[in-house]
Amino acid sequence: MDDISIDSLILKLHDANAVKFGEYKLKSGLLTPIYIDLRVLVSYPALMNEVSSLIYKRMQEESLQFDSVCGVPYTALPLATIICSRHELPMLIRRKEAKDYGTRKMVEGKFSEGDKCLVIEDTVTSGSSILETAEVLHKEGLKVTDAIVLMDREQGGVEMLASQGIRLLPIISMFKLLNVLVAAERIDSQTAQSVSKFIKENDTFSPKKNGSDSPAIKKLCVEPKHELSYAHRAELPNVHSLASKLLKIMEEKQSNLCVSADVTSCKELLQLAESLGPKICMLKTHVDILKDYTVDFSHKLLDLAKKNNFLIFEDRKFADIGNTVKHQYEGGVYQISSWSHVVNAHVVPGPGVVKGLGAVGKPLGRGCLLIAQMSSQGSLATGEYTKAALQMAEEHCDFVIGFICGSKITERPEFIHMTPGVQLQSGGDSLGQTYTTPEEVIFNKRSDVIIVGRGILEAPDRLQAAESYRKSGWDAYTKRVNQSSH
Ligand code: 5BU
Repeated sequence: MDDISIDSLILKLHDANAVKFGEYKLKSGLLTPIYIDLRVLVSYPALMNEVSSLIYKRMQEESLQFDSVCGVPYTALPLATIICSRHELPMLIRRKEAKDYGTRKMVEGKFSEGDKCLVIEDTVTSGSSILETAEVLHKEGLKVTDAIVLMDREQGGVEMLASQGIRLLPIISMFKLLNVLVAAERIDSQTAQSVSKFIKENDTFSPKKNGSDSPAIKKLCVEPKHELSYAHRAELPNVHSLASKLLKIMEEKQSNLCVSADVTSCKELLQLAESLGPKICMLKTHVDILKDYTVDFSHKLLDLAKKNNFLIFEDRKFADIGNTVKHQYEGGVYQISSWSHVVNAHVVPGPGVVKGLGAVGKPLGRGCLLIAQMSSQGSLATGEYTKAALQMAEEHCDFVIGFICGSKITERPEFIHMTPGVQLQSGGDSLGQTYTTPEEVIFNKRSDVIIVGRGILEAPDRLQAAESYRKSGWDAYTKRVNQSSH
């Protein structure tokens, strides 16, 4: 099968409807005039074999050295299986489900620390799917230095992966594909030209000015090679200015503690902000549980935030259509956007909720946290839902600064992970809340900020309790950073 012609394969892919022309929506939301969908391959066994042979041929031509092969799920998984079975190569399977609170294995198969794994993919646009798989493998101690892809859309994937230390070897380029289809009169030259233009204007790695609004463009960033300090992350070029401010506060005050000020009177809340202010990086509110809210209170709270150098986070959990949340954020009695630096939102309505909030918050320099996981027992925010929250954040990183989650859900260092359900003793309350310790949250689950309510509010000495949580969270963080730098 060594002399399989790429040209004939391209025509067969076109026959199988794996390459389509028209107007299609990409994962990023971008409309594309060409859609490559190699998922249909599984219905064409002869084509599956041809593609697998070509990938294997490329592996040999490049004399690639590796200990195992991993196909990016799902489309490349059967391709990797065919190659590995036919040539008796060890394979690994990456689980696609996001890891929740448990310790389920994310990579199946046998491997040792430091083993090299070759990644196989069917199509690459930005390279983010390969990077995501490489991240999972990396977390398990595997090295990824090479990846092979059948179709490269030539939109910056090679460059982006190179910047992360991964060499991408494409088999079919977009321009080869267009040339062959034009030569075979499958498409006219006008179609080919408009596709070429689209590809050139939508480079996801080094975006041109005219395409800079594309959501696909904003999502990439530099991957850390080890645990970065809060101070280092504050200086990253693509970090949101508010996230940068928070990270600087955390470093300066040696505090990754957010106090959840769940009290019902303005006076008590202001007292908390005054007394605990020096210990915290952020104060979280539920403004709608206050019995005596006034605009004057919001001014006083902002003054205390300035004086004690912390950010205000109204835990409003917006969850409606864009147009409604816009009004809820800006208007009504509370006018949340006028005083709260950070708000959060459920992702259940889809991206409209972020767009609506962003319309109000972005001009004010505000930031939003997406609820990717919840601390309550039986929460439905797990697995694919959590992944969807991550994707939404990546696509709106000019407003989304991070997540509410139980553990770190992405290695992208510009996103801040904040975890509620924290007490010095693990356990729970009678209404479904579950508690984890600061050490577990920051060191083992690798979150950034602990959110503590009753652990402090119900303590006999709130200031002393806040100091215990601050110290415990900070110690866990320094231990994490120091451990990774050794
Ligand atoms: P506690 O007293 O530490 O249990 O308070 C936790 C706070 O965090 C409380 O205000 C909740 O509304 C908030 N919270 C939470 O506990 N779990 C979640 O998943 C989210 C918010 Br989102």
